[in-house]
Amino acid sequence: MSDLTESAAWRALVTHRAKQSAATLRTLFESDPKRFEAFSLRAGSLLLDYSKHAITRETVALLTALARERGVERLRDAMFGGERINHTENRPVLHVALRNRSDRPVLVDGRDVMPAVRDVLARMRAFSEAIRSGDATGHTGERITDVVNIGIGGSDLGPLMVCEALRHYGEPERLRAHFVSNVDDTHLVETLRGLDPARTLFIVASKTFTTQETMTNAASARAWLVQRLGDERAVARHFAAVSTNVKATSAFGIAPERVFEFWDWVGGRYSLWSAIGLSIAINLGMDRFVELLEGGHAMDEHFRTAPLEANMPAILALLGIWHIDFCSRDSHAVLPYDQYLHRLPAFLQQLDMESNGKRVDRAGHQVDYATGPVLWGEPGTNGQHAFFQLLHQGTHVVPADFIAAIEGRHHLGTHHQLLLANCLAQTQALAFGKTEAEAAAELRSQGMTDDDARALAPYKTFPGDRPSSTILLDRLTPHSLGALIALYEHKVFVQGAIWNIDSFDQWGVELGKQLAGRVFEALEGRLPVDALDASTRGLVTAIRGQPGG
Ligand code: G6Q
Repeated sequence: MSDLTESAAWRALVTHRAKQSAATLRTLFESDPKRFEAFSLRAGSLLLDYSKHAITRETVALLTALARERGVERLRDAMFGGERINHTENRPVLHVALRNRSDRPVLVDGRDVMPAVRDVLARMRAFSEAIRSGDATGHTGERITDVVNIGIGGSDLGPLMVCEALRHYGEPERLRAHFVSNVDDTHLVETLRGLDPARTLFIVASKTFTTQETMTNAASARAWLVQRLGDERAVARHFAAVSTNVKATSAFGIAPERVFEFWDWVGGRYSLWSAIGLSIAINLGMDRFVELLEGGHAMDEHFRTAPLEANMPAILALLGIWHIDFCSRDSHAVLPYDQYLHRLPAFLQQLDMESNGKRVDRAGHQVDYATGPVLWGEPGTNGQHAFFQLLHQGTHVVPADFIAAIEGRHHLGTHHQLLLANCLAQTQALAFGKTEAEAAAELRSQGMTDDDARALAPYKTFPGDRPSSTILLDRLTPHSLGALIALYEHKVFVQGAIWNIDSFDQWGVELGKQLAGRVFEALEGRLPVDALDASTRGLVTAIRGQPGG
């Protein structure tokens, strides 16, 4: 037994769950007409409705007691205070400093990091404005029209998701953003097809500047540019870099004034707020990027100061803990009813699964409780015509977040109202379902015989009691998007604090990288296949036996 599962707060929740498990959402709503008021809250332009979880005021009280007992507030203050809470890498965790719009200093080992943060922001402004205005041209004097971000994981998913979410603010007729991440050459080749090298700027975004995929893509992009423009010197005006490894960027040939620094206290998946956001600033304008930071900062202030009972990231986190640890629901769906947010599930998948997909606690012991969920999702309404079947009638109960903007962007006919109607209707169907008796009555009212109605009714029954939260944004703006991203970052933080795991390392990605080196050697014929296990040997032999293998 661990400290956590032995704690009084945990045991109280186990007992509560046993008592609570008979409560249905239908009865909870019937018995409390003020359920929405009790289980919803606002933070800036975000509204969270969490009434469609089968919880009571007592559940929330027990969960917040657990959070307090586990020292969530203390760890939160330690993060904002620059303490080295990423203990396996011995680093502070300060993405919040990148979006600190207050005058408060943020100290790391007694030194304020804010002057360096502001300096990089000022350099990002100058550079992005020069590209956008056409003052900074390519090697042949042409205006830059296409920006290609080369990065992967945290150096790709964040800026890509934001550029997609805020497409509305872009001017694709003047400037287009592209993202290349996969080492599969298809990604680079298909992106470069149709691009004019004289008008293309590459941003090599890599914290370490050693990542295999990014370095391979960057080298191929460099070769493409030099070959097409016929001049090695073109690299200086067509490449910029974002990295903590400034030495390696100059070895690549990137001019020092085009290198944008960040720091080891910024985790990859938390780095879109740093210079990793350069592609956002160039694509959408630095003012929009600053608004994004301001939205993130507003959520930070809420998270830092609101009591846990009224703290949106904490509530989302505690709902997750309830489902995962007390109801054995280990999957979580994120369903944006907003086409602009179509990459949000992929971004959150990394944020959540790389942060909390851990099984060893801060003391080095294997945990005896479940941690981070399998997170997945797709935008609505499309998902309704695909995997929602399982959500409604499958054997797994998957808690879901529905996310939508109250005001749409395009005011085209009734599209937006239909979108919102579908979003709300799905949460209703999941929560309240349709009983077998209701299904049979409906069939009879459509003229079916009693026997036929009874036979078909089980298939038409919806069990209900499938929990969901709804997050409404007033509008999807850089500010509200910043707040939404920070909301999820802090949710992940609170869960990691309760589970006593380090949410800021990612050792689980290392082994595959190591082994890929050996397999690569075998594929290239430099390592005898006998050195490999039977399966890998068979596969390598099959690949090498093919033309092109
Ligand atoms: C994120 C991870 C990982 C990282 C990529 C790219 O938290 O650490 O996704 O962002 O592996 O790393 P580089 O930025 O160093 O190329």
